[in-house]
Amino acid sequence: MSNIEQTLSIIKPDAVERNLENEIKEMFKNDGFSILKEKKIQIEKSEAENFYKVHETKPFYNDLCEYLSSGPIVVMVLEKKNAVLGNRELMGATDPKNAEDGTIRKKYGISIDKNSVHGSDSVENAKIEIDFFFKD
Ligand code: IDP
Ligand code: MG
Repeated sequence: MSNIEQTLSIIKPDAVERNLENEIKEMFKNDGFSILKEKKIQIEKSEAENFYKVHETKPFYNDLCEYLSSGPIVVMVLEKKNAVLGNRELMGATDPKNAEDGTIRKKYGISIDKNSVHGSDSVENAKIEIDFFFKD
């Protein structure tokens, strides 16, 4: 029985800027994830708008897209059993104030907008998001 999944992870600008890339990757590896693909890039605001399209009606949409495109990010394809949920658990709550001990956002997140990492929220969206960044 195999429910090996892949999920998309992004180390966001606030964390790259603070040189937390290696620490965060270690947290993924220590939790059993394999990093299948990774690249450090900076995206255009228009690309961030496409990526976060589901949030386009939210009041924070413009700031969110400005922010994701404001500096280098590291995008990764992570794999393990139940990777999507496992990554959500390892990241912790969206607002670092509410994140559990031992999670990435508890450890490194600054605020709800500068919360250090992104992770896909479903297997279906993981496929879409992986294609978004890694389709050749
Ligand atoms: P998630 O990243 O935990 O999946 P989402 O609800 O999908 O959270 O929101 C996407 C991103 O938008 C969050 O990671 C956060 O950076 C930002 N965000 C979410 N809610 C708010 C808010 O109320 N104010 C400002 N930024 C927000
Ligand atoms: Mg989300």
